[in-house]
Amino acid sequence: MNKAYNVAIAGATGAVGGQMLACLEDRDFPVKQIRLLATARSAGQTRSFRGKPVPVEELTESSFTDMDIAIFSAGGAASERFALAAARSGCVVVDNSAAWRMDPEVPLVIPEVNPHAIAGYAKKGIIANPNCSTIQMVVALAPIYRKVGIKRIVVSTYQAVSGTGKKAIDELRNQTAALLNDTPWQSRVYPHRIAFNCLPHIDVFLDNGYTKEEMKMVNETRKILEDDSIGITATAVRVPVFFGHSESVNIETAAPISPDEVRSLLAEAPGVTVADEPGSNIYPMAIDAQGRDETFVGRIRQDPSVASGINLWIVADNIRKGAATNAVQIAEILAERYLTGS
Ligand code: 3JN
Repeated sequence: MNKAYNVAIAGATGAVGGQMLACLEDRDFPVKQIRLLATARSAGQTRSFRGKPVPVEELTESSFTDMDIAIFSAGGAASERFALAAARSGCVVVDNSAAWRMDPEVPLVIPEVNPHAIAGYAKKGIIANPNCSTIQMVVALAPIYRKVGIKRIVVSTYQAVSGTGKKAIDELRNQTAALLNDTPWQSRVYPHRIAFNCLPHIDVFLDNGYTKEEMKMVNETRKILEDDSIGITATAVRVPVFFGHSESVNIETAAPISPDEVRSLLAEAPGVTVADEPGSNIYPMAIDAQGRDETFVGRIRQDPSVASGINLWIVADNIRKGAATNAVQIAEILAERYLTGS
């Protein structure tokens, strides 16, 4: 008989938690029992899994008894507080927050890029999911890195409000409607209006002038590619888009590579779809990436201003590949290669 697993989802009522359930269904993950966890405020609600209602329970230290895998997307504070307790209960935690990503004893994994790192889960019982903006960039750049090396990355992001959560989705919708109807609008989630605007501000500002989101991209990319010598500089921008992060990425490679070679390399790369026929107006767009698990790459062209430069435009659904899909893919590898299940 095929093995099946008891899976807990912490943060089940959030924007990412909902997609975790959808992803487990879509990818036919062998779930024996599902346990949905959230704060006391959301406990008592129900969610549907495979056509059946499942109650949402309060997340506590004892929530993980008899679970094989716990997928956390309940925010950094909940991960800091409960992930080790979950691991101690005997399950493997796949954590979607920044809480454990840079811990040397916690693997930081993109299944298409460094699945081998999953083997390190046993040290703490935790595997970290990278930040959404890092995931899509590294899925697209890893094949180029492996082929010719990458010396430097300059990235600017155009990030959807769903990255902030459900309240930010409502804020963009409400402000847009208010402005179009000439009625008063309010900003509660962001420090400025997001409708018809761009905010060069994601997460908090650090002493070096960068935001935390920007530094996550720098540090996580180096950890995943196991190469601290790559120069990386990022500007993270929130744009009035509901779903799908876009990125303008400029790379300087160690050895020359032509745009055609990049196109063929990425056409074969796992998890990547090349959409690059500018003559027919075909390039990746957030509205096409929504609900998809692939990372879309286009506008691949030479940067003639440096010796070996390439520009790319990289788009993915931040809630799917940027969070839920990546976590479920990690769970799939864990189940196939490392866990016994029942
Ligand atoms: O803003 C986005 O588009 C992505 C947001 C990610 C995020 C938001 C709040 C806290 C994170 C993250 O995944 O890095 C965290 C966090 O865990 O620190």
